[in-house]
Amino acid sequence: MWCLCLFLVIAELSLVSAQNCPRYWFRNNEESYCYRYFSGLQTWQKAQDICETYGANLASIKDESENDFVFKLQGYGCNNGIWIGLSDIVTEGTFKWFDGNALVYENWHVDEPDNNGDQDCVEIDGSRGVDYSKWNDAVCTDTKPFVCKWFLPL
Ligand SMILES: [Ca+2]
Ligand SMILES: [Ca+2]
Repeated sequence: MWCLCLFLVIAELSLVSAQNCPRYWFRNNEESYCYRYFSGLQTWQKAQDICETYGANLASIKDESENDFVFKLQGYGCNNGIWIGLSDIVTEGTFKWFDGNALVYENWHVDEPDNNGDQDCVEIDGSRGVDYSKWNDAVCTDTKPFVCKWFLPL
């Protein structure tokens, strides 16, 4: 199922994305970033480490448009939970983007974040029906797909 989803999204985005991003990375309109979805399940820290091997970070999100773009990179109809670059690892209850961007937009599920069982890492949690693209704090050692975001020098 994942392979099919990924194929479909690549086919679709390749028609509309700018050509400046490397292969398998996709640009969100005129934003100066490229994004890539990784379907392999990783812990939050390992996912960040993998992003860094590309000179990227787990995705930060500044508005609803970017949130939808990041979530849909896994393919339309796919609703996996995916790690993004937000955590309250340093100070419980204070969420920060790993890439240093300011937290100017939040999109939590109802009653989240709840730190239930020491949850410090944030996913876009697609498992809750109509609220498919909203966020949940999850246990950092859970393994999930993830999205990296890479600054595209213009
Ligand atoms: Ca927490
Ligand atoms: Ca939670």
